[in-house]
Amino acid sequence: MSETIDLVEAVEAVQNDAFVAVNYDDLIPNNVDLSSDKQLQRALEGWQPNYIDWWKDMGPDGFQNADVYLRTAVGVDPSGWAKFGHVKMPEYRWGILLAPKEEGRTIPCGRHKGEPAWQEVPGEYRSLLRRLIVVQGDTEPASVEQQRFLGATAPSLYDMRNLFQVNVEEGRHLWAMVYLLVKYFGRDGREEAQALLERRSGQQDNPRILGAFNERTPDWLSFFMFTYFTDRDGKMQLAALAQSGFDPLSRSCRFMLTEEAHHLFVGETGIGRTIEATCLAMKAAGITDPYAKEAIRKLGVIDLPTLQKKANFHMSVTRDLFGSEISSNAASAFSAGLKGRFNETAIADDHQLEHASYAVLRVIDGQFVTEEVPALRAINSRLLDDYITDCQGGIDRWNKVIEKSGIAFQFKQPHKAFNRKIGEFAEVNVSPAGELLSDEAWGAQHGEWLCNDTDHDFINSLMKPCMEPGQYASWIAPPRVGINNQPKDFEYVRIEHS
Ligand code: BYC
Repeated sequence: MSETIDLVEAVEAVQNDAFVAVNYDDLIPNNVDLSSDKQLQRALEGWQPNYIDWWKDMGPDGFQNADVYLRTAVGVDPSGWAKFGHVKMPEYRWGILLAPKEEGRTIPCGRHKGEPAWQEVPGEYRSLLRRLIVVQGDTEPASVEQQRFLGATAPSLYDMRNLFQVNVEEGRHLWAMVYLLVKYFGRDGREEAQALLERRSGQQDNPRILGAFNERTPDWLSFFMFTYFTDRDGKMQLAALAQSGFDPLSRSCRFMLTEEAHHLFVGETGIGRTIEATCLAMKAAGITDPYAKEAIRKLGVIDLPTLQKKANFHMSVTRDLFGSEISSNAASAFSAGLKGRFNETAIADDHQLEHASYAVLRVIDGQFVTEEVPALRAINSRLLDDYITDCQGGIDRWNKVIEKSGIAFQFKQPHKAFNRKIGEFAEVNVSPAGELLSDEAWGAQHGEWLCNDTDHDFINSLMKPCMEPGQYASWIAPPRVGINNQPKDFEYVRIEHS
């Protein structure tokens, strides 16, 4: 028997709070008064069984019956919005939760700046808005599909639980976008909602929309890199969509950002703990040279240069998710007031950008050139720059761990143009240091910058499950604190039932 979350208690806690009332009596938990709109409720309740079928087919493989210590959102008050308890994933209460409405909110950017935020879809921007919501929605199930086989090789129950937590919350983020499509886009919206369950990550004839979401997540290192670097694209894009003049989208994204923070934490600490295990093992073996690859690998840990290669891949693939640096789509979305910039309201300019410019790095006649481009067309470039800055915090913290161990190695972000397939640099070969290379030079050297087959084989050889409570695989250090302050040997996943 699984110990289910005491939702009654949670709902009472939330109801005592004037902030919000989340209805957990409905089939679909929500704080959007779903039961008052029977047609919408029926449409969503019609989609729900298809979602559950998708989850059972494409969600975590082999663990659908396990009891997992998960947090469930039970409110949207930042000071206490989640409840923890063991639950079987297919029974997770995926709900529709919007951040509270800000009375008098106005459109923060673009040509409608200062007008009241839209509560209904602005007709002239309908298809652009739908496209943004569909693209956002498509990434959520895609990541669950990408990660579905990782449970079997989890380096600990703690990590396995974190994987499943991330997965169920990506599922909830899909619900958030499906709610918007079904409520505001009529028949097209319902069709899009169905199509979100039909595309498949990596499938040739019906792939997910964006490139990175069709890549494989074959091992746990990829998972941690993905949650640090690719979920951070999620953070940036959600922050930009949280500025939307379409208020329901803004409110959905604001609450999604609350959940996203844990995903980034999983990535940062996952990589951090991997680095820690490597540094500790090197120290114990008296190895100070980070490039003594064979000797380090024999210790059952991942050498730092291989970690850098893996990070290079994830950083470059994720940078492609920002779209072309110079983009008329992005200009249209900003001018329409559908999508803002990162920290839009904190930026000191006119928020309309009709006369502003932005410096964009380009390659012209085989040379890097920084060009002033109309700022509206450079919206993606600016978000990418903000993303690159945002990535650096965790990298600095990893480097501190290495420095403290007395090992001469530093992680670096590769040059913005390295290994790009979308945008300004899609047609050129660029080294991590930023040298433009011929095809031959790239062909000869890229194995030094991106994992080759031998590296992948080595990483795979370490991916052995470690499923005793409180035990960790050799290549990763234990976390400093348990989830929700649970003790070291806490059974985060009870798999004997599965
Ligand atoms: N792969 O003008 P362009 C997350 C397409 S992650 C394939 O260059 P635009 C999460 C583009 O769709 C955040 N195709 O770019 C993280 C367009 O096609 P159409 C997800 C690409 O439109 C971890 C054409 O190329 N959210 O939440 O300005 C786990 C020309 O487009 C790619 C969003 O992205 C690519 N990489 O910007 C779980 C926010 N890049 O429409 C979740 C919503 C571009 O002509 N989306 N294309 O057929 C957007 O804001 C924009 O769609 C993009 C693209 C930023 C993605």
